[in-house]
Amino acid sequence: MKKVLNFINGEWCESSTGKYVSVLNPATGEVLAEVTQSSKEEVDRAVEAAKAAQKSWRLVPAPERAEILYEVAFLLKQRKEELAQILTSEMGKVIDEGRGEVQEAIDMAYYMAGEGRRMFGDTVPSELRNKFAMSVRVPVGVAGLITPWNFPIAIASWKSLPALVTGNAIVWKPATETPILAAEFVKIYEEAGLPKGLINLVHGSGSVVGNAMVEHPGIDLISFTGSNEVGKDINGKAGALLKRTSLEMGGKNAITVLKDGDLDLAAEGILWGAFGTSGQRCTATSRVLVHVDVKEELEGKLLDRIGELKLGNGLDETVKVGPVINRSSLERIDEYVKIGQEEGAKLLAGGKIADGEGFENGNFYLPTIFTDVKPDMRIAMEEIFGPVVSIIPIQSLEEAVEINNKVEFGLSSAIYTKNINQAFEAMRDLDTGIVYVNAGTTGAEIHLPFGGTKGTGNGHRDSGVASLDVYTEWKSIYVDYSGKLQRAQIDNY
Ligand code: UN1
Repeated sequence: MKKVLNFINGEWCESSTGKYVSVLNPATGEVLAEVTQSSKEEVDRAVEAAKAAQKSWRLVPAPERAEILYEVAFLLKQRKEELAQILTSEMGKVIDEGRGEVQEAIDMAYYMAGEGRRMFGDTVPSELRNKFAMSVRVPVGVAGLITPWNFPIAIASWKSLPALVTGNAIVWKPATETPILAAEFVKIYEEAGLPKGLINLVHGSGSVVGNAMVEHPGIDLISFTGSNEVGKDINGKAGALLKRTSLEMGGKNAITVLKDGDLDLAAEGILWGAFGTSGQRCTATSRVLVHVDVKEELEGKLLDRIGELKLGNGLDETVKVGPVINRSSLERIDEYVKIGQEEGAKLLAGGKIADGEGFENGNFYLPTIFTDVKPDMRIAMEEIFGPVVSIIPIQSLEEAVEINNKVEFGLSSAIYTKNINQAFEAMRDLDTGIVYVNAGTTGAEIHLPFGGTKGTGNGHRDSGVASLDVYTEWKSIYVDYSGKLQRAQIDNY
């Protein structure tokens, strides 16, 4: 059986615990590999290696560091199909989306490699004569990355690439469900020539390995994407140690459809946003706020098309919706559907675990649509992270904005309208970190900041130039070439 190991100081190694956990294909139940379960001991070793490696890495000129990132981009591109196949087998998303996700990592690698020759700071005039003032970015030190299973390579790329190009070293704990792709990504860094110790991979549960990372004095920052519950826990623990965190958590994203919106386009956007990746994106569409006058027509269009969403093993090119990650997730989704029915929402489509031929050993849930949902029902307020969407009737844009904004999360939102005034009003008033006009809630591009407001995050952003802020400190430098004592705020006034 294939074994997935830790990578510490440039060596692949087992954990001192001797324990392994099975990695399952969510579509077939097949055991793909056994992943080693690390303990605090491996985290200590990984941190030690990272600290030592970072000492010289920070002195390597950023354009030279970036050369390695270009090589990473090239290798990812070369191995795109192979990586996509691994992704689909391990995580379940359909193969087209697997390819798209690897592409997201390739894009990020090129983009961050470019930062090697930018990484702008500021030069500003000094108040004093013959004095020079500037601010530059410097690495934070050792970055602890904790990444989720739903975008196992894209999110890892959003975090590791800016961390490295800015001169940090990494200790990375991927999700236990998707360690195979994580190890492949590390192999690519290795093959690209990244010096040993700069990326270290450890495996295991959040409560053991994640905690050891958060509490380790040698880790200077934690960048985390995952559930709110875990994010809050990290925030508390890291906060007490005054450790920097970048937290990216849930979403309860809504598409608003106004009376004048293109209903065919909206229906396509809703189905893709709600059922792509089986609803397991932080950006997934889980609410539709539609004007009452066009609600029935939109529902008709959704029902006409939902049958085209073939459910099955994502490796089959004709399949449009894959499995959900594991059994407990499947049960949680089913529980929410029951709650929705008890709350009085009307089930329009789906609503159960798929059974029958081809579904026996996988975790398949039928794409599910609820309608006549009240904005404060639990299915309309809580993140389900599965293929379930709730239709809520609205009377106006103002009402849609109010409902959109009343949830605890603030990641993504969308509006379908042909009225430019209403579109701009929506862009201004929807309180999420990402807003789409005439497109669904998913599909963020890597060169723009990715993240959300309120319960979704803590103000930091992955992706885009904003991600440099997570991995760098600002250093302000003053050079006085006057040859005399110049007292700021005194001698110049
Ligand atoms: C996530 O679900 O956490 O915008 C990431 C999107 C993708 C990334 C999603 N580019 O849907």
